[in-house]
Amino acid sequence: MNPRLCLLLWASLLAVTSICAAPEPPNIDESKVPPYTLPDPLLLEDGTTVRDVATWRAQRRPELLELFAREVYGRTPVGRPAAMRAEVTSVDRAALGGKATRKEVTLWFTGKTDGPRMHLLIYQPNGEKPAPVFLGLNFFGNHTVHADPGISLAQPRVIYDTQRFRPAEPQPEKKTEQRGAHAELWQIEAVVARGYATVTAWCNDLAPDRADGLAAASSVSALMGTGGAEERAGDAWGAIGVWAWGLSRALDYLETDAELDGKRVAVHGFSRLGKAAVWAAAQDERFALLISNESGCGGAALSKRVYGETVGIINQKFPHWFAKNFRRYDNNEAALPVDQHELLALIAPRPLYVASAEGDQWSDPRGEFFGAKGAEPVYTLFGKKGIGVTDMPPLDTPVGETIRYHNRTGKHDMTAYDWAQYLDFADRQWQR
Ligand code: GTR
Repeated sequence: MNPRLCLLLWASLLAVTSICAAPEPPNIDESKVPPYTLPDPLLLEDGTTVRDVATWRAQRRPELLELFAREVYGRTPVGRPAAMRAEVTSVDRAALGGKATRKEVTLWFTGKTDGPRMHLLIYQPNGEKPAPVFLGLNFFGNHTVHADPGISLAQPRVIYDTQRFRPAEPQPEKKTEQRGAHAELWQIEAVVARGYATVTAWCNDLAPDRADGLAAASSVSALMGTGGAEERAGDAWGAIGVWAWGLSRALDYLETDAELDGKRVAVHGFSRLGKAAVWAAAQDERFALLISNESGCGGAALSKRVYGETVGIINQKFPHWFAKNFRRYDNNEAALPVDQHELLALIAPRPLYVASAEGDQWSDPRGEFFGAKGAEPVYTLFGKKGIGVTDMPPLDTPVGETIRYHNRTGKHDMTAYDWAQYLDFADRQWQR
C-alpha cells in the first residue's frame, strides 16, 4: 500500500479510537438531565423495606457500605495499625497572638520513623477545655493553611499552582514558601474565636495526589501493598479511600488528647477532600458531624443525573482516586447499584451539612441538594428532621435541621460565609 495512504488510515483509526474512549462532554443544561431512578436507601437487597433502626443498622447499613467499598471507593484494608504511635513535635501556647495553642503531632503508622507518617497541625483555643474539633485534610501542606511562621514546612517541598490545584510546572525556586496561601479556606482565627480547635494534615502525607501516588514509597497504600492505580485489584482502594483512612487515624489521636473533645469531632472537606471526608464519616461512626463543601462527583452529588463532572470524566482525569471497579460505570451511570444520597444516608443520625456554590456547576449544586434530600428517609427513621423543603432553596439561604444545605453565590471555594454557617450549625447541634 502507498505509505502515505497507510499513514492516513492509521491516523484516522487512532482518532476514531480516542473519540470512542473519550467520555461524553459535560452537560450543564438542566433540560438535558436524563430520566433516572434513584435506588431506595431503605430497600434491602432481598426486596424488603427497612422499617426500624435496628434493621437499618444490622442489615442495610452493612449492605450499603459493602457496595460503596466494592464498586466506588475500594476496600479499606486495615483499621488502626497496632504499632502506630503519636509524637508531639512542637507546642506553642502563645500562638495567634496568645489566643491559641499550636501543636504539631506526627503519627508514625508503623511506629518506625522510616515508614509512612502524617503530620497533624492543631490550633486549639486557650480557653475552655476540652475543645470540640473541626478536622479536615489540606491540599498543599500544613504551612499553607495559615501564615504563622511557626508551622513546619511540609515535606517534600512542592510548590503549587493554587488556582489550578496542581503542582506548578515547572517547579519554581523552592524559596517560594506559600505560607498561608490557602488561609482563606481555613479561617482559623474565626474557628478558634468560636471555641473550636482546628486540626489538619496534608493529604499527600497519606497518598500523593497523582496518578502514580498510590505506588509512591511514602504512601500508606504502598505500605499496605495496594499496587499502582492500574495494577491494583478492582476493589482495592484509591487515594480517596486512603485519605479517608487517614482522617480516622487522626481521630484515633484526637481521642487520646485530653485538651480536645474526641466525642465532638466535625470532619469536613472541600472538593476532592470533601469526597474523602464523606467516605470517612460514612465508614467511621466516631465522627460526630460531617461537612461536605462542594464535594461534587463522587461526594455529595448524585452520579445518575449526569450533570457537570461525570463518573467517566472523573475516572479518566483522576485514575487513582476511586476503585478500578468504579470505571464500570463510565458513561453507564444507570447501572450503578448505589448513588451518593445513600452514602450521605450512612451519616444518619449524625448532623450533616452539604454546601454548594452557584458558580460551581461542575460540582452540580442541584445534584448535591438532591443527594442530601435523598438521605432524608433514613434520618426520618431515626426521628430526626432532615432538610425539610422539597426543592432547592434560594441562594445564600441555608435550610434544614439535622441535614442542612445551602447554595452560596460565587465560585468553587470555601469562604468565610461557608465557615460561619458551619460554626453556627455545630453550635446548634452541640448546644453551645
Ligand atoms: C477538579 C475535580 C473535582 C474536584 C476538584 C477539586 O478538578 O474535577 O472532582 O475534586 O478538582 O478538588 O478542587
